Amino acid sequence: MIKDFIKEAAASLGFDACGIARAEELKEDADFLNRWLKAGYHGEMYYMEQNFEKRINPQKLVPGCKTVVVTLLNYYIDCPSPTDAPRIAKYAYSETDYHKVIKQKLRQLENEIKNKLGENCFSKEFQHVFVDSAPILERRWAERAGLGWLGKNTQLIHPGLGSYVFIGILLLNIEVEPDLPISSRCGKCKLCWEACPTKALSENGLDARKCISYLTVEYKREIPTDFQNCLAGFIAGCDICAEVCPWNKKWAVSHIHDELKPNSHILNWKYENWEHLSSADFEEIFHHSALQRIGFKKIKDNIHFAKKFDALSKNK
Ligand code: B12
Ligand code: SF4
Ligand code: SF4
Repeated sequence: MIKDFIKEAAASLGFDACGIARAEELKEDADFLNRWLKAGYHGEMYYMEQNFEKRINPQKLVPGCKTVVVTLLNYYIDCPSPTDAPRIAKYAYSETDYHKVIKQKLRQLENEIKNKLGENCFSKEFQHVFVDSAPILERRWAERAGLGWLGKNTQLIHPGLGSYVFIGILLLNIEVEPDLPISSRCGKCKLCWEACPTKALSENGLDARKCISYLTVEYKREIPTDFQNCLAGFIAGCDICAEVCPWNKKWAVSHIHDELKPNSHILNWKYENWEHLSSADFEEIFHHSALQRIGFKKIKDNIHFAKKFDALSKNK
């Protein structure tokens, strides 16, 4: 079966899971996304307003596509944060930016599928390999492909791996039998909503303007005074709504991917190391990493607020 071949090829390339969904319009998600954008929850991520039709319909993104192949790569790493150090979310721990790692693996998967099933499986005109940056609702596709459910923290939770998984997408021009979605196991739990330090989560989804991940990674101007204290201790992303999730406590185990080897500076540096970091050192040490995307100046600003408000919150 084509489906088994794709899944076996994905596993042999090191992906932790792979699922298949039928490429079709996401009508309910269109309503949700519309409300989310109208409420301004995307903050200054103006790219989220663009390509609305493509975002809710992969056939508009890649005309002729029939199937969404979704891959997961575990990025969890079990290690305590050093004391007197800022917090960095686990997505950014690796020496090499995950976008590069996953894109390379997806291209290998594409080649294997082409070798077996022919060149016509993929669009020749349109980009069809995606990680993170394209207008496609990756978590919804992962859910549709039977790879987990969308938790109340809005993250995809895989039964067996938890939520510390990166999602990769390949759009195919041939029909492949889809997998069946699984139901949510959140039940009455709301631990993530309660633990979120900025109360960014609710039944309306995530208000990114309040999310530490948005403030530390995406927000490019000076952080407004009212929000500076949200950064207490954080300089790149936030994992709190994942850390408190009982399913991560049950399932998340350290990955074994050499390509995602953690950066030793991230594991060991304290505030003072980060404060003394020069632009040249930043370039040299983090050139290939996800921190490079945040940029030296933004990281420096984040360190300033993180340390100041970390100290204030500890002295309360
Ligand atoms: C913009 C973005 C962000 C923004 C906004 C996050 C958000 N929740 O939308 C910010 C910068 C805050 C962010 C943070 C993070 N992100 Co991000 N992000 C994205 C990006 C580029 C788009 C997400 C998006 O479309 N948001 C729009 C909203 C409306 O969509 P949504 O919340 O997914 O909701 C949809 C469905 O759930 C559905 N829906 C229908 N009914 C309902 C009802 C309810 C109540 C809800 C909640 C949803 C819902 O409708 C929505 C539209 O389809 C994706 C990559 C991609 N192209 O998909 C990565 C992505 C979602 N991010 C990822 C990661 C790893 C993170 C962080 C964990 C990083 C970190 N540690 O700091 C945090 C997690 C924060 C959180 N709780 O979500 C991973 C998620 C992996 C996973 N297991 O889920 C992705 C898929 C990237 C990747 N390729 O791996 N991210
Ligand atoms: S990433 Fe942090 S700030 Fe954002 S929703 Fe989760 S707990 Fe809240
Ligand atoms: S903490 Fe609870 S509500 Fe939140 S995602 Fe996990 S199981 Fe669902």
